[in-house]
Amino acid sequence: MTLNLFDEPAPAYLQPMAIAPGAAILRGYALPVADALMQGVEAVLAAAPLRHLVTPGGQTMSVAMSNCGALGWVSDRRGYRYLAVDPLSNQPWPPMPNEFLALATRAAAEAGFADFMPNACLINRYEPGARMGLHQDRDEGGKEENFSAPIVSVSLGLPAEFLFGGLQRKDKTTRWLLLHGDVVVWGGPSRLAFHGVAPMKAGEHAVLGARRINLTFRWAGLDD
Ligand code: MD6
Ligand code: FE
Repeated sequence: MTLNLFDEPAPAYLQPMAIAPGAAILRGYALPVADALMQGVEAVLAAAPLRHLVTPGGQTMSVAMSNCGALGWVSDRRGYRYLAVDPLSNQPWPPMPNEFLALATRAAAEAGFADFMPNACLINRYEPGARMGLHQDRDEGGKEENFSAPIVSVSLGLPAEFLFGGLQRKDKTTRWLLLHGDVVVWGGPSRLAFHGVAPMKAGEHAVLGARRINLTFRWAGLDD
């Protein structure tokens, strides 16, 4: 028998860990490309700076956001939606760096979602104290209400406590600590699950300093 490292199944601690039907954490999956991802993040942010969006209710979000890819998620007094153009510059969002796309597609496949082709990547920057209330990601469906694509979420920098609930806001949540390099993939029966991020604790990450960067990859349809 020929020993080939690459034919070996991944060790148990590297297997996707199911947190709900259709949802899994891939611990450390993005670590080998974390530096390349951060270079991509800095390049995108140079062209499309982080900004604190306002919710339709008029609250300024504590998380700062930007986007890359064909479509970008935005919020303002008029509502939540995907736009092809950055409203700050009136230019298209920066393209998705190749290593973003490659990682997202590979992670999705690892979690059981073949052929994931994201056209939107939301970049979230958390500083200590920033949080994200429980929400569903449901602006991607477009007028077809198509939620067949999963979401792939990459955590970089400071640890975050991630809350994962059910299909109704009142459903009980579980808590998961997400560390630098962790990837969460969810879709199928969990695609519209409520989730959020607890207020970030103070800290210094060796590479990113006092911040957490989260990349969420989506396939978004258009409303018209
Ligand atoms: C965050 N993430 O982890 C916030 N949404 O910073 C999300 O809201 C999210 O991580 C959908 C799927 C994965 C996520
Ligand atoms: Fe979300």
